[in-house]
Amino acid sequence: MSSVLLIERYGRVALVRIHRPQALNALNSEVMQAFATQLPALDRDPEVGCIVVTGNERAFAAGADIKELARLDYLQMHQSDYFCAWQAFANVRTPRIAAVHGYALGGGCELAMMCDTIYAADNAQFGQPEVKIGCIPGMGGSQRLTKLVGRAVAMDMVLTGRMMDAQEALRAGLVARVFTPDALLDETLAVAHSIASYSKHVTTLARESVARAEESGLHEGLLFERRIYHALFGTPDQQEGMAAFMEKRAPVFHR
Ligand code: CO8
Repeated sequence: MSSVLLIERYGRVALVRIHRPQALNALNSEVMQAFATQLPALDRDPEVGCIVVTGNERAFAAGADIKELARLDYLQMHQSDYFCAWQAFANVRTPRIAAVHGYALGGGCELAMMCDTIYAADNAQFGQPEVKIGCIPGMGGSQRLTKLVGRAVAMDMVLTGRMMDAQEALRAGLVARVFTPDALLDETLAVAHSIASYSKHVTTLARESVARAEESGLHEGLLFERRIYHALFGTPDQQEGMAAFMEKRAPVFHR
């Protein structure tokens, strides 16, 4: 396993820790490659029903690694299609929760937004400060942040590079829940266990259906949701879930 990514398993939950403490977890190529190879493997594992991505107490991730970026020129960026490897993580179908302590800046904020939802400690700081280093968001920030918080707030963040604290992020819709720093990981893992206790087949389709709302118009999104709903009636977990309800017992999902 890569030393920049520490992966622990708790039953059906995988906890993924970014581990470059000397650089506030800045996302260099090694981290990007580790995500691109190890997260799809977790995704394919039927015994993993939810993934939690976190950093350390000081930083989720303080952005792409500026020291590495500073060495690259346009041709190297373009020819390597730099950052495209993150798409492998964005494509993961298993539900993912980002648990954010401290800084989630630039690529760190963008990585959190690639997850399905974000839980934050009340010391979390979100931001897209690339304008301050002569850049713009490059890992999807201009798109995902705008979808999550709307045009006015996204413009404000991207054009000023300012930071947004956890309470503002909660009000803006960037974050779903805020906890004390000490409680964040335990609370997130508890939710992850709950998600992982359901049918993975169903949770992957549920998150895909919600994600579709960001990517399509209402008509297409409604049709997608309805077709998925119909398809579930061909699965044992739907039959088991409904039978268990009627028999007043806990369901036993195939997962
Ligand atoms: N990259 C590399 N190293 C970093 C980064 C980073 N993003 N952030 C922090 N570090 C390093 C520091 O250099 C320092 O290392 P050293 O001790 O060797 O000098 C160490 O981490 C600790 O950082 P600080 O001493 O700066 O800690 P402070 O508490 O004083 O400050 C901050 C914390 C405010 C978070 C500060 O470190 C900071 O501003 N970091 C940069 C934040 C930033 O600008 N992030 C965005 C990066 S760009 C990006 O993510 C997307 C780029 C898109 C490009 C598109 C191309 C296609």
